[in-house]
Amino acid sequence: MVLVDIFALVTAVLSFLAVYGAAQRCLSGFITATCQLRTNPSTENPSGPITGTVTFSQRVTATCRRLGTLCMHVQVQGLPQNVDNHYGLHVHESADLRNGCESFGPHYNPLGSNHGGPTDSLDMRHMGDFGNLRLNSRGDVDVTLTDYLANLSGNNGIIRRGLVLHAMRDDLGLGGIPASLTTGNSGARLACCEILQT
Ligand SMILES: [Cu+2]
Ligand SMILES: [Zn+2]
Repeated sequence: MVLVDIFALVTAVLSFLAVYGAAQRCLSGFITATCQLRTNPSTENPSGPITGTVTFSQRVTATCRRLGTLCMHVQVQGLPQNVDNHYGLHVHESADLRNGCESFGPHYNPLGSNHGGPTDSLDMRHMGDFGNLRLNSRGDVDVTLTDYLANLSGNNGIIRRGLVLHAMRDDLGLGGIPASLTTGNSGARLACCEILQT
């Protein structure tokens, strides 16, 4: 009898872990995209190659109507340290690499808002204002982010647009200078990539 109870308990724990693990990886039933971050080709003196992968997923209906929050798994290696090891991350208007990351244009802003942070309401942030990445103890980034506003598909979707990782902390619109309201004053474009559906 005790053995049966232990078996039931182990089964329950394992099935919880399976469901929880699947949610963390954002797998089945989702539309997915990827972005392969590379050092900005127009950086004059790069400290070393920056590489990274951002995998996006979002649950959608058959008609591509949004159901779930956007989930992003972000892994980046080779970032140079900065004053507080925070790095702004945003979706920009295009993924035009003709002039490196510089030709990606301004933040993607179909709603005509000021720049803000990921928890701000849609009239107080841009579509792809994802806030800051932070270095972990190994000097890398490996984090899962969620976003309530940006969509992969449908109107104002972010697929085929550019993702930019910046040299400095994004002030999330709170810096009190004009650049705060357009870019979060997050400095140079360190690395970028095109968001491609997978
Ligand atoms: Cu940006
Ligand atoms: Zn912005």
